[in-house]
Amino acid sequence: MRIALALVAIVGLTPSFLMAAEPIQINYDEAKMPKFTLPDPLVMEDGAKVTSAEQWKTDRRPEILRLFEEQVYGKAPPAPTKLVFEVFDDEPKALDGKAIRKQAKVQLTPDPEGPWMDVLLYLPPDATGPVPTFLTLNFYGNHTVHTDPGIKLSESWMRNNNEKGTKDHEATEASRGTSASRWPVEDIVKRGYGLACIYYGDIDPDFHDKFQNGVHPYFYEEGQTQPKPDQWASIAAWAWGLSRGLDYLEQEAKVDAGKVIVMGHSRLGKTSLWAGATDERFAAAISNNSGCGGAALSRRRIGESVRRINTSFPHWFCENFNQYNDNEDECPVDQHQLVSLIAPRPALVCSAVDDKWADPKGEFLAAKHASPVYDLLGVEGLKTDTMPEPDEPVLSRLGYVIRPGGHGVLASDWQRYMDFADQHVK
Ligand code: GTR
Repeated sequence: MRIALALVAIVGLTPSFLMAAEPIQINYDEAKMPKFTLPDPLVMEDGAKVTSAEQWKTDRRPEILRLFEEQVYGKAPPAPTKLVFEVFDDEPKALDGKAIRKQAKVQLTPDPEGPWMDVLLYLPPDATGPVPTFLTLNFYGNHTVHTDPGIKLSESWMRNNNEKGTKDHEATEASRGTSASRWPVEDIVKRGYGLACIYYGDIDPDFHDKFQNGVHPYFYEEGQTQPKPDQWASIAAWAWGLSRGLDYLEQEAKVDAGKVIVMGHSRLGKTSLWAGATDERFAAAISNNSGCGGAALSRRRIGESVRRINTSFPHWFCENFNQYNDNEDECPVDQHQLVSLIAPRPALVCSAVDDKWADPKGEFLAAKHASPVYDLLGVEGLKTDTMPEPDEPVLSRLGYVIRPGGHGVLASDWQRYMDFADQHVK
């Protein structure tokens, strides 16, 4: 060792055993942002211009979708051929008569021993017909959405978190209602919407176990032990689970299955965009503070970067996405094209001023650069060229909202989502 150090002193090198892992640089300064050119959603990979709605639908949209599947999120398997579910709760007078509550166990594979998820559904009690419904994933179980004692306490694996009352990776009675501030259920049903909730951990627990738990193993080929480089990782699995949630909602007479809006926050906002992109049955998609790998443009490298997210969360994106660590320009797609895949359906991108990690301006620019696709399809795109001030929501069919405050979902955010849905979905 002493000889080695002496050598180092002579030649001025740092041997690897003395070197700490290289820290990942995080930049918030636009002046230090690398120069980049965004891939044009309306130019094919072979350089041909996309000039008609027909060409978008038959050629360019499938091309962009395939690129995101192969390079970013990974390709998910098709829907199971048979949907098996069991409604285990149907309470017409939940929340002191303010809502109907239903709960169903939905199998994720035809195998009765296989994985399943619980769907919690609140509906307006006085609706005269099927209602438009928000379909959402949550971080700590359906029982955290409201203090309603009728909600089944999840038995799935949970991250330990004192504030959420979880212990030894399980929910406890103390977990009930611990996320209720994010879910103004009474307000939602009062405005005539349904709210459907699923715990994302029912689909795939959110930690890296090389895809041994959750839904992935049920789709491996003979001898396969983990997804191939272009096959689904966790975000794609959660999005696939949302589609299974929609399969179930299609069977629910009180829900207008043609008006299901997929909404999600943060990693689940990345997921709601990907669900809206991959499943055109969703009538609209809303992302809240979705950031890197969601609505924020990767090429800006502001706040969370591709390298950082792939390092912290190696299970969220497919293996191929690692190629773009510090190498964003080589990726054939950027996140404005994810938003463009929702077109011509309504999409709302939501940011928060202090949520710099998610790069609010990058989220705005993704909406802006998706807008030409809406124009081409003959529907209203983003109604502004410049980033709006906080609390000046732009609720065009492709919309953008930034509000004061930090990373999270507020009851007041839901008023914006519903204002948007009133105009474009209801
Ligand atoms: C952060 C992650 C973000 C975002 C967030 C969340 O740690 O860096 O990309 O997804 O988690 O989901 O709460």
